[in-house]
Amino acid sequence: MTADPAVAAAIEAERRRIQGWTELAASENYVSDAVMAAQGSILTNLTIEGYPGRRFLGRDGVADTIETLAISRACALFGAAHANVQPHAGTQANQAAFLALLKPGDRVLSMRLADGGHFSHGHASTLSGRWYESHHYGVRPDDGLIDIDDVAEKAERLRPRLIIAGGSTYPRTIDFAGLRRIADDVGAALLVDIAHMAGLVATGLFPDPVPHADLVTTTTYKNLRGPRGGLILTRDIELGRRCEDALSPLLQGTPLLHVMAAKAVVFAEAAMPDYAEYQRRVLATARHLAIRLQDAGCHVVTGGTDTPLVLVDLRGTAVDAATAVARLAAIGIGANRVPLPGDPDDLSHLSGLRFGTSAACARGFGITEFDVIAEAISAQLGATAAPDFADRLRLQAERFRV
Ligand code: DSN
Repeated sequence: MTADPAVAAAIEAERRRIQGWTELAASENYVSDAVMAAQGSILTNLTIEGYPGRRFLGRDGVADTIETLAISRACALFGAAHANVQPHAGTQANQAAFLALLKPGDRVLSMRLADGGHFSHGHASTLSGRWYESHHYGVRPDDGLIDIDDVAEKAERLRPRLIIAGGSTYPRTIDFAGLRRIADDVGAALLVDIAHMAGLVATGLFPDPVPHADLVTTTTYKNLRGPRGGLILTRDIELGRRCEDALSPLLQGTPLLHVMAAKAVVFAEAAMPDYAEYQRRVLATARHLAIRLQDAGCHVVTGGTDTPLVLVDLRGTAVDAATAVARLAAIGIGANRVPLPGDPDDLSHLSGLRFGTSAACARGFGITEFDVIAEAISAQLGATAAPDFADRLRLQAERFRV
């Protein structure tokens, strides 16, 4: 790109950086060339508003073709009756769900952020926590698993209009049928956010929330391996319509047609056998990483994982989360610091490290590569000076071009 050398240089620097980088930040992934091409296509020039067949702005035609394709592929992939492919991000998908299901001031019961939830599920720092009356359930202190009795007790006592499951740092399967029963008992709706396991859900490797939830939301760029954006799914066509009105024009203006095209591409990719193999590897490597880190003396939260996420509790060790992230970055590993159960909800102290295997597996990493990664992580987190893994990790990553 000679037209803008400054931007071209920054993109090229990033392209070179990732070649030798081992990305374990769970929100990251590497999309296919087809997703990249759709997102970088001439569709970026089209301005539209509204939904297929009822546009306020822009012509019917290619926009309807693209959006309808994305919707039908999403419905087929997840077994939903209605899909909204317009949310710019997961937070907008969740905001639309709130607006479709609730009035301002209504009660919401969601998983506490530090226990695995998400900001957009009622955290005080977001609109979801300011416009609605937010309450939280948590995980059991002894095993770190969702305390379904706590959910039932709080639901009975608080009578929320909405119960939310899913989030950013809960690594285990979720009893969607049990949560549905609790929601039905108190007359609440159930929203499930599958941002960190959407690809596993699509391939049958994680329990399917669609039959149980009123609404399912997700980002499309994490474990799903698609473009940046969000998605809303439901079995209830009338509720899906309410989400459409809640999202646009209430929350968003013109949707991003080039991104919807890229979503259509990933929904088709996710139905292919090699994608299922990819997701099996994501899950197998996450479980392997958890075992290897635990064998090396790390405290793995819940003792393992059923998702791409592996959480390490640093309490009682010689390193804090910020130091740990910096030490790992120094040898070319990307990771997130996150709150863990018991940490304050204002994020003033974070005790955890979160790893995810979706991005590395998209490059082709498997168990062998994660053996090296686990050794490097446990050494870097140790109190004593570790051998220098930087070159080994860089050479390993460079074998798998992005
Ligand atoms: N919600 C953040 C995460 O889980 O990493 C970013 O999408």
